[in-house]
Amino acid sequence: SLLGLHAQNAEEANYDESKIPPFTLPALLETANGQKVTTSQQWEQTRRPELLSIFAEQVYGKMPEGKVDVSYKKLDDNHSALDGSATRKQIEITFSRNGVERKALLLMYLPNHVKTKVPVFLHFNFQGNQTISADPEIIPSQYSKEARGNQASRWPLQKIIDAGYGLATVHYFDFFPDDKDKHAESILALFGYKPGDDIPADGGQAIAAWAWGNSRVMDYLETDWQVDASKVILMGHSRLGKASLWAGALDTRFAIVVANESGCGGAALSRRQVGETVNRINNVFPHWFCKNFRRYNKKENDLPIDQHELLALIAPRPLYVASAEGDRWSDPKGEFLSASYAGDVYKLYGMKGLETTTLPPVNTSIGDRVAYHIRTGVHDVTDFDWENYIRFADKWLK
Ligand code: GTR
Repeated sequence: SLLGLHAQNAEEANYDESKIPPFTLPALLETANGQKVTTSQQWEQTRRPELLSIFAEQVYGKMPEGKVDVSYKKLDDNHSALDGSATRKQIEITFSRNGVERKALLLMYLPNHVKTKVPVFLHFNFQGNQTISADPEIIPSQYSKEARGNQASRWPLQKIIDAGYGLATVHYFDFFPDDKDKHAESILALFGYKPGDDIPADGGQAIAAWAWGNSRVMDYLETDWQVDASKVILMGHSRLGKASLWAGALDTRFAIVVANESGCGGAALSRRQVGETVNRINNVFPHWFCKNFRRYNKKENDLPIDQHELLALIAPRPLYVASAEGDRWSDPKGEFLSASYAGDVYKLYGMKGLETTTLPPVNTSIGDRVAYHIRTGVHDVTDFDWENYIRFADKWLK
Protein backbone atom coordinates (compact mmCIF):
# COMPACT_ATOMS: atom_id res chain seq x y z
CA SER A 1 0.00 0.00 0.00
CA LEU A 2 0.96 3.65 -0.32
CA LEU A 3 1.10 3.88 3.44
CA GLY A 4 3.45 0.91 3.59
CA LEU A 5 5.68 2.50 1.01
CA HIS A 6 5.81 5.72 3.01
CA ALA A 7 6.76 3.78 6.10
CA GLN A 8 9.56 2.12 4.11
CA ASN A 9 10.79 5.44 2.82
CA ALA A 10 10.71 6.81 6.32
CA GLU A 11 12.95 4.00 7.60
CA GLU A 12 16.17 5.90 7.97
CA ALA A 13 19.19 4.64 6.09
CA ASN A 14 22.38 4.19 8.06
CA TYR A 15 25.63 5.72 6.83
CA ASP A 16 27.54 5.56 10.07
CA GLU A 17 30.26 2.86 10.16
CA SER A 18 30.08 2.77 13.95
CA LYS A 19 26.38 1.82 13.78
CA ILE A 20 26.83 -1.22 11.54
CA PRO A 21 25.52 -4.22 13.48
CA PRO A 22 28.25 -6.82 14.15
CA PHE A 23 28.29 -9.65 11.61
CA THR A 24 30.29 -12.60 10.36
CA LEU A 25 30.35 -13.19 6.62
CA PRO A 26 29.63 -16.71 5.37
CA ALA A 27 32.91 -18.47 4.57
CA LEU A 28 33.54 -18.23 0.85
CA LEU A 29 35.97 -21.14 0.80
CA GLU A 30 34.04 -23.69 2.79
CA THR A 31 31.53 -26.16 1.34
CA ALA A 32 28.05 -26.77 2.76
CA ASN A 33 29.35 -29.85 4.56
CA GLY A 34 32.22 -27.96 6.14
CA GLN A 35 35.10 -28.89 3.83
CA LYS A 36 37.80 -26.28 3.20
CA VAL A 37 38.20 -25.31 -0.43
CA THR A 38 41.90 -25.09 -1.27
CA THR A 39 42.08 -25.74 -5.02
CA SER A 40 40.45 -24.29 -8.13
CA GLN A 41 39.19 -27.82 -8.95
CA GLN A 42 37.31 -28.01 -5.64
CA TRP A 43 35.98 -24.54 -6.25
CA GLU A 44 34.70 -25.43 -9.72
CA GLN A 45 33.37 -28.89 -8.88
CA THR A 46 31.81 -28.26 -5.49
CA ARG A 47 31.70 -24.78 -4.05
CA ARG A 48 30.90 -22.76 -7.17
CA PRO A 49 27.82 -24.86 -8.13
CA GLU A 50 26.70 -24.78 -4.49
CA LEU A 51 26.79 -20.97 -4.39
CA LEU A 52 25.16 -20.63 -7.81
CA SER A 53 22.16 -22.65 -6.68
CA ILE A 54 21.80 -20.71 -3.43
CA PHE A 55 21.82 -17.39 -5.31
CA ALA A 56 19.29 -18.80 -7.79
CA GLU A 57 16.92 -20.11 -5.10
CA GLN A 58 17.23 -17.41 -2.45
CA VAL A 59 18.19 -14.19 -4.22
CA TYR A 60 17.69 -13.77 -7.99
CA GLY A 61 15.31 -16.62 -8.78
CA LYS A 62 15.41 -19.19 -11.55
CA MET A 63 14.25 -18.71 -15.11
CA PRO A 64 11.67 -21.25 -16.22
CA GLU A 65 12.99 -24.15 -18.32
CA GLY A 66 11.91 -24.63 -21.90
CA LYS A 67 13.15 -24.06 -25.40
CA VAL A 68 12.57 -20.64 -26.90
CA ASP A 69 12.76 -20.15 -30.66
CA VAL A 70 14.85 -17.19 -31.71
CA SER A 71 15.18 -15.34 -34.99
CA TYR A 72 17.28 -12.35 -36.00
CA LYS A 73 16.24 -9.71 -38.49
CA LYS A 74 18.81 -7.15 -39.60
CA LEU A 75 17.01 -3.81 -39.85
CA ASP A 76 20.09 -1.70 -40.46
CA ASP A 77 23.73 -2.19 -41.44
CA ASN A 78 25.32 1.18 -42.17
CA HIS A 79 29.03 1.60 -42.68
CA SER A 80 29.13 5.36 -42.41
CA ALA A 81 27.89 5.93 -38.89
CA LEU A 82 29.66 8.34 -36.50
CA ASP A 83 31.24 10.34 -39.33
CA GLY A 84 32.39 7.19 -41.07
CA SER A 85 34.28 5.78 -38.10
CA ALA A 86 31.76 3.10 -37.27
CA THR A 87 29.29 0.58 -38.62
CA ARG A 88 25.86 0.80 -37.05
CA LYS A 89 23.78 -2.37 -36.96
CA GLN A 90 20.26 -2.78 -35.64
CA ILE A 91 18.94 -6.28 -35.15
CA GLU A 92 15.45 -7.22 -34.17
CA ILE A 93 15.53 -10.35 -32.06
CA THR A 94 12.26 -12.26 -31.91
CA PHE A 95 11.65 -14.83 -29.19
CA SER A 96 8.75 -17.20 -29.57
CA ARG A 97 7.35 -20.08 -27.61
CA ASN A 98 3.88 -21.65 -27.49
CA GLY A 99 2.42 -18.95 -29.70
CA VAL A 100 3.76 -16.08 -27.55
CA GLU A 101 6.21 -13.60 -29.05
CA ARG A 102 8.51 -11.01 -27.50
CA LYS A 103 10.96 -8.73 -29.31
CA ALA A 104 14.21 -7.05 -28.34
CA LEU A 105 15.92 -4.41 -30.45
CA LEU A 106 19.70 -4.62 -30.43
CA LEU A 107 21.73 -1.55 -31.43
CA MET A 108 25.43 -1.93 -32.22
CA TYR A 109 28.31 0.31 -33.24
CA LEU A 110 31.49 -1.37 -34.50
CA PRO A 111 34.80 0.39 -35.22
CA ASN A 112 35.61 0.53 -38.95
CA HIS A 113 39.36 0.85 -38.39
CA VAL A 114 39.60 -2.62 -36.85
CA LYS A 115 39.87 -5.17 -39.63
CA THR A 116 39.60 -8.28 -37.47
CA LYS A 117 36.72 -9.43 -35.24
CA VAL A 118 36.26 -6.86 -32.49
CA PRO A 119 35.80 -7.09 -28.74
CA VAL A 120 32.47 -5.62 -27.68
CA PHE A 121 31.06 -3.89 -24.61
CA LEU A 122 27.56 -5.20 -23.95
CA HIS A 123 25.72 -2.63 -21.86
CA PHE A 124 21.93 -2.43 -21.62
CA ASN A 125 20.36 1.04 -21.53
CA PHE A 126 17.72 2.47 -19.21
CA GLN A 127 15.69 4.78 -21.44
CA GLY A 128 15.62 3.35 -24.95
CA ASN A 129 18.21 2.85 -27.70
CA GLN A 130 17.50 6.28 -29.20
CA THR A 131 18.62 7.97 -25.98
CA ILE A 132 22.26 6.85 -26.12
CA SER A 133 23.16 9.13 -29.04
CA ALA A 134 21.72 11.93 -31.13
CA ASP A 135 22.25 9.72 -34.23
CA PRO A 136 18.88 10.23 -36.03
CA GLU A 137 19.02 6.75 -37.58
CA ILE A 138 18.59 4.93 -34.29
CA ILE A 139 15.24 3.13 -34.23
CA PRO A 140 13.40 4.05 -31.02
CA SER A 141 12.86 1.19 -28.57
CA GLN A 142 9.31 -0.16 -28.30
CA TYR A 143 8.62 0.88 -24.71
CA SER A 144 10.25 4.32 -24.79
CA LYS A 145 9.19 7.77 -25.87
CA GLU A 146 12.29 9.44 -24.46
CA ALA A 147 14.15 12.00 -26.54
CA ARG A 148 17.07 11.14 -28.81
CA GLY A 149 20.43 11.53 -27.15
CA ASN A 150 19.15 12.43 -23.70
CA GLN A 151 21.49 9.84 -22.12
CA ALA A 152 24.45 10.59 -24.40
CA SER A 153 26.69 11.71 -21.53
CA ARG A 154 26.69 8.10 -20.30
CA TRP A 155 27.65 6.71 -23.70
CA PRO A 156 30.98 8.10 -25.01
CA LEU A 157 30.56 6.28 -28.32
CA GLN A 158 33.48 7.87 -30.14
CA LYS A 159 35.85 7.07 -27.28
CA ILE A 160 34.75 3.41 -27.33
CA ILE A 161 35.06 3.15 -31.12
CA ASP A 162 38.45 4.92 -31.22
CA ALA A 163 39.73 2.47 -28.60
CA GLY A 164 38.87 -0.39 -30.95
CA TYR A 165 35.78 -1.70 -29.18
CA GLY A 166 32.28 -2.27 -30.39
CA LEU A 167 29.22 -1.40 -28.34
CA ALA A 168 26.04 -3.46 -28.12
CA THR A 169 22.96 -2.20 -26.28
CA VAL A 170 19.28 -3.02 -25.74
CA HIS A 171 16.65 -1.14 -23.75
CA TYR A 172 16.22 -3.27 -20.62
CA PHE A 173 12.42 -2.94 -20.79
CA ASP A 174 12.50 -5.23 -23.84
CA PHE A 175 13.12 -8.12 -21.44
CA PHE A 176 11.14 -6.89 -18.45
CA PRO A 177 9.40 -3.50 -18.27
CA ASP A 178 10.67 -2.23 -14.93
CA ASP A 179 7.41 -2.19 -13.01
CA LYS A 180 5.91 -4.43 -10.39
CA ASP A 181 3.01 -5.81 -12.40
CA LYS A 182 4.66 -6.33 -15.77
CA HIS A 183 5.46 -10.03 -15.60
CA ALA A 184 2.98 -10.90 -18.30
CA GLU A 185 4.41 -8.25 -20.63
CA SER A 186 7.96 -9.42 -19.99
CA ILE A 187 9.78 -12.36 -21.55
CA LEU A 188 8.35 -14.47 -18.72
CA ALA A 189 5.18 -14.59 -20.83
CA LEU A 190 7.08 -16.92 -23.17
CA PHE A 191 7.01 -19.44 -20.35
CA GLY A 192 3.29 -19.15 -19.75
CA TYR A 193 2.96 -16.33 -17.20
CA LYS A 194 -0.38 -14.58 -17.44
CA PRO A 195 -1.56 -11.43 -15.63
CA GLY A 196 -2.30 -12.25 -12.01
CA ASP A 197 -0.39 -15.56 -12.04
CA ASP A 198 1.61 -16.31 -8.94
CA ILE A 199 5.37 -16.36 -9.26
CA PRO A 200 6.92 -19.30 -7.39
CA ALA A 201 9.01 -18.34 -4.35
CA ASP A 202 12.21 -19.22 -6.21
CA GLY A 203 10.99 -17.87 -9.54
CA GLY A 204 13.06 -15.26 -11.32
CA GLN A 205 11.55 -11.84 -11.90
CA ALA A 206 13.06 -8.69 -13.45
CA ILE A 207 16.72 -9.15 -12.56
CA ALA A 208 16.63 -12.77 -13.72
CA ALA A 209 14.93 -11.63 -16.93
CA TRP A 210 17.51 -8.89 -17.61
CA ALA A 211 20.31 -11.38 -16.97
CA TRP A 212 18.60 -13.83 -19.34
CA GLY A 213 18.49 -11.00 -21.88
CA ASN A 214 22.24 -10.41 -21.52
CA SER A 215 22.81 -14.07 -22.41
CA ARG A 216 20.40 -13.98 -25.35
CA VAL A 217 22.29 -11.01 -26.80
CA MET A 218 25.47 -13.02 -26.31
CA ASP A 219 23.85 -15.81 -28.38
CA TYR A 220 23.43 -13.28 -31.17
CA LEU A 221 26.95 -11.88 -30.82
CA GLU A 222 28.30 -15.42 -31.31
CA THR A 223 26.71 -15.41 -34.75
CA ASP A 224 27.99 -11.99 -35.86
CA TRP A 225 31.02 -12.33 -38.15
CA GLN A 226 32.37 -8.93 -37.06
CA VAL A 227 32.34 -9.69 -33.34
CA ASP A 228 34.91 -11.57 -31.27
CA ALA A 229 32.45 -13.32 -28.95
CA SER A 230 35.33 -14.57 -26.78
CA LYS A 231 35.94 -10.92 -25.87
CA VAL A 232 32.60 -9.58 -24.71
CA ILE A 233 32.74 -7.24 -21.74
CA LEU A 234 29.42 -7.29 -19.89
CA MET A 235 28.81 -3.99 -18.17
CA GLY A 236 25.88 -2.83 -16.09
CA HIS A 237 25.03 0.26 -14.08
CA SER A 238 23.04 0.22 -10.86
CA ARG A 239 20.06 -2.18 -11.10
CA LEU A 240 21.58 -3.36 -14.37
CA GLY A 241 24.88 -3.83 -12.55
CA LYS A 242 23.06 -6.29 -10.30
CA ALA A 243 21.74 -8.05 -13.40
CA SER A 244 25.16 -8.09 -15.10
CA LEU A 245 26.80 -9.68 -12.09
CA TRP A 246 24.14 -12.37 -12.02
CA ALA A 247 24.40 -12.90 -15.79
CA GLY A 248 28.19 -13.07 -15.54
CA ALA A 249 27.94 -15.62 -12.74
CA LEU A 250 25.55 -17.84 -14.70
CA ASP A 251 27.09 -17.46 -18.13
CA THR A 252 30.85 -17.93 -18.34
CA ARG A 253 30.93 -16.85 -22.00
CA PHE A 254 31.27 -13.25 -20.79
CA ALA A 255 35.00 -12.53 -20.78
CA ILE A 256 34.91 -9.61 -18.35
CA VAL A 257 32.20 -8.29 -16.02
CA VAL A 258 31.93 -4.63 -14.97
CA ALA A 259 29.55 -3.59 -12.18
CA ASN A 260 29.15 0.18 -12.00
CA GLU A 261 27.57 1.32 -8.73
CA SER A 262 25.53 -1.87 -8.43
CA GLY A 263 24.83 -1.43 -4.70
CA CYS A 264 22.41 -3.54 -2.67
CA GLY A 265 21.82 -6.94 -4.27
CA GLY A 266 24.79 -6.19 -6.54
CA ALA A 267 28.34 -5.83 -5.31
CA ALA A 268 27.58 -4.37 -1.86
CA LEU A 269 27.67 -6.63 1.20
CA SER A 270 24.09 -7.04 2.47
CA ARG A 271 25.13 -7.56 6.09
CA ARG A 272 26.56 -4.05 6.40
CA GLN A 273 23.06 -2.57 5.94
CA VAL A 274 24.58 0.74 4.85
CA GLY A 275 22.39 2.85 2.56
CA GLU A 276 19.85 0.64 0.79
CA THR A 277 18.90 -2.51 2.72
CA VAL A 278 17.40 -5.87 1.72
CA ASN A 279 14.14 -4.87 3.40
CA ARG A 280 13.93 -1.58 1.60
CA ILE A 281 14.86 -2.94 -1.85
CA ASN A 282 12.34 -5.80 -1.60
CA ASN A 283 9.58 -3.42 -0.56
CA VAL A 284 10.21 -0.72 -3.12
CA PHE A 285 11.08 -3.11 -5.96
CA PRO A 286 9.06 -6.29 -5.22
CA HIS A 287 9.52 -7.39 -8.85
CA TRP A 288 13.35 -7.46 -8.94
CA PHE A 289 14.50 -10.44 -6.86
CA CYS A 290 12.73 -13.73 -6.17
CA LYS A 291 10.20 -13.82 -3.36
CA ASN A 292 12.47 -15.98 -1.20
CA PHE A 293 14.81 -13.00 -0.86
CA ARG A 294 12.14 -11.31 1.30
CA ARG A 295 12.83 -13.90 4.01
CA TYR A 296 15.92 -11.88 4.79
CA ASN A 297 14.21 -8.51 5.22
CA LYS A 298 15.76 -7.14 8.41
CA LYS A 299 17.37 -10.58 8.85
CA GLU A 300 20.57 -10.14 6.84
CA ASN A 301 22.47 -12.40 9.19
CA ASP A 302 20.24 -15.31 8.15
CA LEU A 303 21.35 -15.01 4.51
CA PRO A 304 23.17 -18.21 3.50
CA ILE A 305 25.40 -16.09 1.24
CA ASP A 306 26.66 -12.55 0.97
CA GLN A 307 27.52 -10.58 -2.13
CA HIS A 308 31.29 -11.20 -2.09
CA GLU A 309 30.32 -14.75 -3.03
CA LEU A 310 28.44 -13.49 -6.08
CA LEU A 311 31.54 -11.57 -7.20
CA ALA A 312 33.64 -14.69 -6.65
CA LEU A 313 31.44 -16.55 -9.17
CA ILE A 314 32.98 -14.37 -11.89
CA ALA A 315 36.45 -15.84 -11.17
CA PRO A 316 38.82 -16.48 -12.82
CA ARG A 317 37.52 -13.95 -15.36
CA PRO A 318 38.50 -10.29 -14.88
CA LEU A 319 36.05 -8.30 -12.75
CA TYR A 320 35.78 -4.54 -12.28
CA VAL A 321 33.67 -3.10 -9.45
CA ALA A 322 33.21 0.67 -9.20
CA SER A 323 31.59 3.13 -6.83
CA ALA A 324 31.01 6.87 -6.60
CA GLU A 325 31.75 8.94 -3.54
CA GLY A 326 28.41 10.74 -3.72
CA ASP A 327 26.48 7.50 -4.20
CA ARG A 328 26.29 6.57 -0.54
CA TRP A 329 22.99 4.74 -1.17
CA SER A 330 25.01 2.00 -2.94
CA ASP A 331 27.44 1.68 0.01
CA PRO A 332 30.80 2.25 -1.75
CA LYS A 333 32.77 0.69 1.08
CA GLY A 334 30.54 -2.39 1.04
CA GLU A 335 31.12 -2.73 -2.72
CA PHE A 336 34.86 -2.34 -2.21
CA LEU A 337 35.14 -4.88 0.64
CA SER A 338 33.06 -7.38 -1.26
CA ALA A 339 35.40 -7.10 -4.27
CA SER A 340 38.38 -7.41 -1.95
CA TYR A 341 37.07 -10.61 -0.31
CA ALA A 342 36.20 -12.17 -3.68
CA GLY A 343 39.96 -12.11 -4.35
CA ASP A 344 40.34 -15.31 -2.31
CA VAL A 345 38.95 -17.32 -5.22
CA TYR A 346 41.23 -15.60 -7.74
CA LYS A 347 44.13 -16.68 -5.52
CA LEU A 348 43.13 -20.31 -6.06
CA TYR A 349 43.95 -19.66 -9.72
CA GLY A 350 47.27 -17.98 -8.89
CA MET A 351 45.78 -14.57 -9.72
CA LYS A 352 45.69 -11.34 -7.79
CA GLY A 353 42.60 -9.41 -6.73
CA LEU A 354 42.57 -6.09 -4.90
CA GLU A 355 45.06 -7.28 -2.26
CA THR A 356 43.93 -4.66 0.25
CA THR A 357 41.03 -3.92 2.57
CA THR A 358 41.83 -0.20 2.70
CA LEU A 359 39.59 1.90 0.48
CA PRO A 360 41.77 3.61 -2.16
CA PRO A 361 41.83 7.40 -2.64
CA VAL A 362 39.16 8.79 -4.97
CA ASN A 363 39.68 8.65 -8.75
CA THR A 364 42.34 5.96 -8.49
CA SER A 365 41.94 2.57 -10.13
CA ILE A 366 43.51 -0.26 -8.14
CA GLY A 367 43.84 -4.02 -8.38
CA ASP A 368 44.78 -6.64 -10.91
CA ARG A 369 42.42 -9.42 -12.06
CA VAL A 370 39.83 -7.76 -9.79
CA ALA A 371 39.88 -3.95 -10.09
CA TYR A 372 38.11 -1.16 -8.26
CA HIS A 373 37.70 2.59 -8.19
CA ILE A 374 35.67 5.11 -6.27
CA ARG A 375 35.36 8.31 -8.24
CA THR A 376 34.14 11.71 -7.19
CA GLY A 377 30.60 12.58 -8.19
CA VAL A 378 27.19 11.02 -7.95
CA HIS A 379 25.33 7.88 -9.09
CA ASP A 380 26.03 7.95 -12.84
CA VAL A 381 28.18 6.55 -15.64
CA THR A 382 30.94 8.99 -16.60
CA ASP A 383 33.88 9.25 -18.99
CA PHE A 384 36.17 8.48 -16.06
CA ASP A 385 34.35 5.18 -15.55
CA TRP A 386 34.53 4.27 -19.25
CA GLU A 387 38.21 5.21 -19.56
CA ASN A 388 39.04 2.84 -16.74
CA TYR A 389 36.90 0.01 -18.14
CA ILE A 390 38.55 0.42 -21.54
CA ARG A 391 42.01 0.35 -19.96
CA PHE A 392 41.04 -2.74 -17.98
CA ALA A 393 39.74 -4.47 -21.11
CA ASP A 394 42.94 -3.50 -23.00
CA LYS A 395 44.98 -5.08 -20.23
CA TRP A 396 43.18 -8.43 -20.25
CA LEU A 397 41.95 -8.81 -23.81
CA LYS A 398 44.60 -7.28 -26.06
C1 GTR B 1 17.52 2.95 -6.91
C2 GTR B 1 17.65 1.62 -6.22
C3 GTR B 1 19.05 1.09 -6.39
C4 GTR B 1 19.57 1.22 -7.79
C5 GTR B 1 19.10 2.47 -8.50
C6 GTR B 1 19.27 2.48 -10.01
O1 GTR B 1 16.25 3.47 -6.77
O2 GTR B 1 17.35 1.80 -4.87
O3 GTR B 1 19.11 -0.25 -5.95
O4 GTR B 1 19.24 0.11 -8.55
O5 GTR B 1 17.78 2.74 -8.27
O6 GTR B 1 19.05 1.48 -10.69
O7 GTR B 1 19.61 3.55 -10.53
